[in-house]
Amino acid sequence: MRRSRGGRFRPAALATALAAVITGGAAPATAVSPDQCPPAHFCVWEHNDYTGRFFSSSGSSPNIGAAMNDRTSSYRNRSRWWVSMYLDADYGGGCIMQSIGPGGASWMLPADINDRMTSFVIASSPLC
Ligand SMILES: [Ca+2]
Repeated sequence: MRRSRGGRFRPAALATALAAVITGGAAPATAVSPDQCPPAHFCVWEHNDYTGRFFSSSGSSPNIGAAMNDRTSSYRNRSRWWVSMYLDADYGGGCIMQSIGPGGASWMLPADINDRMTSFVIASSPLC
């Protein structure tokens, strides 16, 4: 069986985009907000200002997947835990920044850590 590599979008993201088109909301599909992040999730976006491709999880993620790998430019932590982001898969390569506390968000990551994150841990205490 052939497994596609380097896919450009996730089916869930496509479904979300299609849903936005079908429902004909006031905002275009690309205009999202930090509220796209479900409660109790940690969410990351491809671009600044919570736009572009999107990934969210309510638990640790050892690899956020090809579609979002090394693309994170903004984030929101809607969980009540601490989130620690890592350079490589399986929480390797070291922390890319200090752990993010409950409720933490950034619309734009600093240039030196922009487009770097591959995995993150959600835990009851800061690990970075
Ligand atoms: Ca990016």
